[in-house]
Amino acid sequence: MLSWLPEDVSSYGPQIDRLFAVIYYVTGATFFIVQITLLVFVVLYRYRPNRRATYTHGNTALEIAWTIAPAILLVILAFVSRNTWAEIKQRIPPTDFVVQVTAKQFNWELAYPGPDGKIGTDDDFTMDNDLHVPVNKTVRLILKSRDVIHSFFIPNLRFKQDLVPGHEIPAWFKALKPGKYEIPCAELCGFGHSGMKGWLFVHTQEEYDAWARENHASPTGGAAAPKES
Ligand SMILES: [Cu+2]
Repeated sequence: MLSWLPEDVSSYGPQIDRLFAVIYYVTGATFFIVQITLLVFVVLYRYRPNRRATYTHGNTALEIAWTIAPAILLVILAFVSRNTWAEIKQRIPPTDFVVQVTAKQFNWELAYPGPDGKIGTDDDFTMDNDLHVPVNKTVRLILKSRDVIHSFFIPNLRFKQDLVPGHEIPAWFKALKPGKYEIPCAELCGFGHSGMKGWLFVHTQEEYDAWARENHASPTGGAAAPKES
């Protein structure tokens, strides 16, 4: 089922994929029903000599039906997706691992807390485009933008979130499989947009610790959370 999707390595990926499948099949079926009806009508009511066009005011019952049916369908989809939305977008599981992502034309700037465990201080470790995290660890992101709206998209994690200038948007993910995954920008943000991408490196804990030690990013593999304001 939907085997063309990128490999899912996210803790909440299966929920997203299930919703995606439901919406995909519902809208796909609707598409075919509408297009087939259109074709049938085109043939059925095509021009024929000696046939006069009829003038109609429409059919009230039919119009009410095709307004209410899709409305009910959309409300059902909204309820079906409610829990997933709350779990992924509204509740951030507790974690001591925080990375700040600042988008700018045309790079992702990643900031890790330094030895003091806080982001926004002089000892932060920053780098462009490469995001390193340990596997099976809840990673909290602080998403910011320096110029225009960008969208931080990690298809393998089923993660996508806009970064809006003037806002700090919290988000999270947990990667379940070590590997290297693409982070494209998914919001047209200027001339360099198509080249704007980074890479997510999901390491084993030991690998991550070694990387962090080398880069003074965070001593334990888990950086302390920045102070809540
Ligand atoms: Cu961008």
